Amino acid sequence: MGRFVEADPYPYPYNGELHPHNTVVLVIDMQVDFCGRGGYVDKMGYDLSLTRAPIEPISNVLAAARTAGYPIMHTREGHRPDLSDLPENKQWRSRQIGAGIGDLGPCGKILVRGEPGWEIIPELIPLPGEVIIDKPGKGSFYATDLDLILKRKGIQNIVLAGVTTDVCVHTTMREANDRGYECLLLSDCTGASDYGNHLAALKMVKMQGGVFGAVADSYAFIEAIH
Ligand code: C5J
Repeated sequence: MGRFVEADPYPYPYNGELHPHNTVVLVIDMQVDFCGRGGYVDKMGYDLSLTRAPIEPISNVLAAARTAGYPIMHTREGHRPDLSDLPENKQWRSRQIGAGIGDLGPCGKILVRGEPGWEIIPELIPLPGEVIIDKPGKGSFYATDLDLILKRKGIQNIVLAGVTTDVCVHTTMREANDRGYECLLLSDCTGASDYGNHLAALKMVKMQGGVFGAVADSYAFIEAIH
């Protein structure tokens, strides 16, 4: 008998092998720049309530996963203080919308490592020993050691949470899926700066029999692991 999460479009994981030794909860970019006042998303003028909505469900999932012994990993999007890893076009585009990456904002230099805006929000602070991946891009695999660490730990299943659904979470899910990881996206543990994009991103996962994996809510995941 396997262990499954009630998910859409299939019970997750496909093989029923859901265990603390092969499954990680990956929390993407829950940083002040994405969900805090004065951060990058706020400066762009988007509705912060959309990227703050997943905070409580993620907190519940982390508590349940820690109790059940599932490993948790976190990511942070950000650039070196000298901006040597910031593509010029990424900086240019961000300036077009009034939130130039590397420029000074209310939370320090936007999306720069070590600045107040780059920190993970206090509600979801990682515990000592939980892996944190610093990434310069939207995907968590590009230019990081995430894949190496997952392989070393024997991880096969990745349960995704964090922001934003349509950008860093989706890019990471696609990268993971292509590498053969079995992915679950927690619908209430993610959010986008546009609600329509959030819904579309969830829908995209479920096409073609689960083209990038499956989708469930935090209640279904907690029920399966407790
Ligand atoms: C974005 C992210 N949206 N963490 N980053 O620029 O999704």
